[in-house]
Amino acid sequence: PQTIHLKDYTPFGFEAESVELTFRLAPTATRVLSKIRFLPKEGGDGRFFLHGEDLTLISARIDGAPVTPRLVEGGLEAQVPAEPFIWEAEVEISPATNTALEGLYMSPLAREGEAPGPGAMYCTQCEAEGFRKITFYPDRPDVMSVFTVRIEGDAPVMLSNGNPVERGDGFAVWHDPWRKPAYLFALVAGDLRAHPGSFTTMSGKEVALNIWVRPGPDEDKCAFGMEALKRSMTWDEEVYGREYDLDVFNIVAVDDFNMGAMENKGLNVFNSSCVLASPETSTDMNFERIEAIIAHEYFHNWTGNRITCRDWFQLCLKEGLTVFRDAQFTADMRSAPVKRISDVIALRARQFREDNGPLAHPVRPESFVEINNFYTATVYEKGAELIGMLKTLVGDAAYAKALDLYFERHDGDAATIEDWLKVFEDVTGRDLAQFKRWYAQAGTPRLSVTEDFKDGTYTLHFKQETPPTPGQPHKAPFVIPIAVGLLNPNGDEVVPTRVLEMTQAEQSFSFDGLPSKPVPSILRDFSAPVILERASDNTERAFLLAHDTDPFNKWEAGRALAKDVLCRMVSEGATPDGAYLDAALAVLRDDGLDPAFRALALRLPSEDDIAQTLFGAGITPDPVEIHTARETLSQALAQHAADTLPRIYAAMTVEGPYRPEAEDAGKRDLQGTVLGLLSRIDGGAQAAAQYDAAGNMTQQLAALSCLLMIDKGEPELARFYEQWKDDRLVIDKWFGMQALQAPPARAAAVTDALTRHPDFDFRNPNRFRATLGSFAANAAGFHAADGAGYRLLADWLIRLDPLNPQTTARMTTSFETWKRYDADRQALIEGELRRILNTDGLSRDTTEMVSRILG
Ligand code: HT7
Ligand code: ZN
Repeated sequence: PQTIHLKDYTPFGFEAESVELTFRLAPTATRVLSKIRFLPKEGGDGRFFLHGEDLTLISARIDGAPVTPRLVEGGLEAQVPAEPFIWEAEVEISPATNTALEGLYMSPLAREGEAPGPGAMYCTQCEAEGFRKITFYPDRPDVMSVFTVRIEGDAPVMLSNGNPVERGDGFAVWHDPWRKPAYLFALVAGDLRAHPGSFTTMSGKEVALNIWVRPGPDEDKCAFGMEALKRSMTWDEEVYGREYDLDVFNIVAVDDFNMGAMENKGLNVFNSSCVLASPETSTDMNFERIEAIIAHEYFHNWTGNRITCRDWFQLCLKEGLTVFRDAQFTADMRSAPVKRISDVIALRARQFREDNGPLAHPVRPESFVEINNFYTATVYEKGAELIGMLKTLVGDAAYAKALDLYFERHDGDAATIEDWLKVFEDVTGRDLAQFKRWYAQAGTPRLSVTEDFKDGTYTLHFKQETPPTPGQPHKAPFVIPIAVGLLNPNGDEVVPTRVLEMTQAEQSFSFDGLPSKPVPSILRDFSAPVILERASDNTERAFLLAHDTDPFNKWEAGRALAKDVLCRMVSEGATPDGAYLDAALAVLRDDGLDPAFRALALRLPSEDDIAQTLFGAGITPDPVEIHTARETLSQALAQHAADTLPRIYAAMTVEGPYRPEAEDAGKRDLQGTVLGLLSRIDGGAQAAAQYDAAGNMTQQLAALSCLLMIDKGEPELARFYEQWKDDRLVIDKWFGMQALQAPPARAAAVTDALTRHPDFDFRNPNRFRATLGSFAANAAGFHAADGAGYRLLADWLIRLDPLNPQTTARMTTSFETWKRYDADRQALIEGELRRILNTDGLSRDTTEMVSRILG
């Protein structure tokens, strides 16, 4: 397969002035007619190449005259005039047999060889390169055009981008006045019901809002999403001054979807799991995630749609910035410290893991084979961290000015990271050349620190080092904003937060006039995505957990304490440490702390996190020993806190009807954590009672999870299935929790049995991820020494690949950490990876991923 390089970027030689599309919908024979006015551009090479995949060309015309274009690999070529001309083509496609969920497809997927069900809807997914499966087109983000779309068919609802123009018997016409790249095109048609709403923008424009779902129970699950959308629209006006720009904003819920949601202009398409919510069927976590994703997709209207990316190497330009914006939104809507801590947990679990393995790549990659493989934690989450660092370095006021300038200067553009950094340079006068390294160099910097104290001067000596990553053996130093505060030994803050700007490989910073040697609180609010290495002890960690005024570092101290204890239990056979147990109990009892914070502080590092830490310290992790140590420490904490648990459990009871707000959710979270500990000492009595009494999914699922954790809950699992068997999103949870929580020795067998359940449709990405993805996250089960877990996952990836390469390729990342483990496990994993790679007809997506993982 061909590798595409950033350095080879060349603009397309033609401008697409306007695009008219007509769809004649039919499940296996949809006709797409395109009429595009192209203008040759100065400096273009005159080569007229249009992308096209899986299309049957019926006819083509230039300026009305029939032509026979040359069909070539990935598209077609034609001789065209040197003057503006009209290109017309008619193609045929088959949405009903499109299981890759890219281009135009139908959901729910029809059973093989059968026609789609009467409730099936047509829908599209075009990012990144799906439009070329709809018609021949210059399918690249720097070709932007004004689209008019006519849909012909018998569906009661037919939607596309922009504003509705005309609706008649068997047709609908939509016009989008905003120039956009083809990846933002969307079409939806089917029997759908609207949950309506409206919004008045800051300039007084009325916008009609709709969330479209299939008729039936989903209709009652749209209210939360609608309110979240309105909150997002208000927030973007108030915080970024960004107003919505069409008469309508439509969201559609779709059951078969490769990712979370898609920001198509004026017509967002959502995985139904990311928009539908009700207290009975959704957990607090679901509500929070739905709110964040709705915000994220809405915010793309400016950061992504009005200003898009010149090419796919610039993906972080829209994704990093939009993740940063949605995190700001969640911080404003809920608790900022809790959001920050949760984000850092996720960053370390996904992005650090990626950055420290064979898939490491820069936030702006320099080459790819399949762009779908670069929708990664590095591009998204590390991309967002870079925006956060930039804001810290320039300050809030300059950040706001730079963003205003960005919107003003680049509205309507397909922009680059250079354009982005230039607005900051122009606003601040700073040279950001060194900062730009963050976009170009992969890997997580190690920031080590030592200190000394003499005559009232306290000095921190920092050293940064970034390990080699694929294709990048040597790294130049980064500019690292290090937020530091100093505490007196009595716990008072003697130096409030100050941002140190490290630019060299080694650099020292001093603080004068201190009465005694302080305790440092370094990297407050996680001011840079680095691994901080500092010799410390558990007394100091417990001190910071008790006294640090920075909520992130307060939590971090507790996390470091737990990690140290767990790592010593695994590597030295140590017993649960009393200092940790006392500190954890103090947090549990501290009613002055936010319950959500207490829940986070009591959560032990994940098994994968411990494995990553041990590996970083030169120790080969044993997944089963890690699991045992974690269980042992949890058990010890449960016993240590036994007298306190019932009081906290009772105190966290939320009275009144369910509300998804952060305050109530935090209480339920802490109550769930306490229930987990209680279950270890009461044999699950309280959990069983909670299961029976639960009036919402958060408490029902928490109780069931506690029972499974202690290897009980069989009857509840059966009852759960009976109660929810008609709700596919809840049944995803049922599949997921069994695969995730199965005892390590039985996990592969349990998962294998789940894949034989009549409700297991492996072609549905949600169900596949819920089952096989959760199994791979059951670290000790997946890494069982006999290799059964590796075999099971590989079997399913091989089976899914011909139908859905995108989801298959993403799920190969379960193997990305293989080099951490012992020689036997490595050999088993390598065997499975080679088996996948040697499969006949393996997709380009999966071939690229497995080859990179193998290294
Ligand atoms: N911009 C979107 C990314 C995306 C995607 C979404 C759904 C299915 C396939 C997809 N490929 C790429 C989603 C986002 O980041 O907002
Ligand atoms: Zn996005």
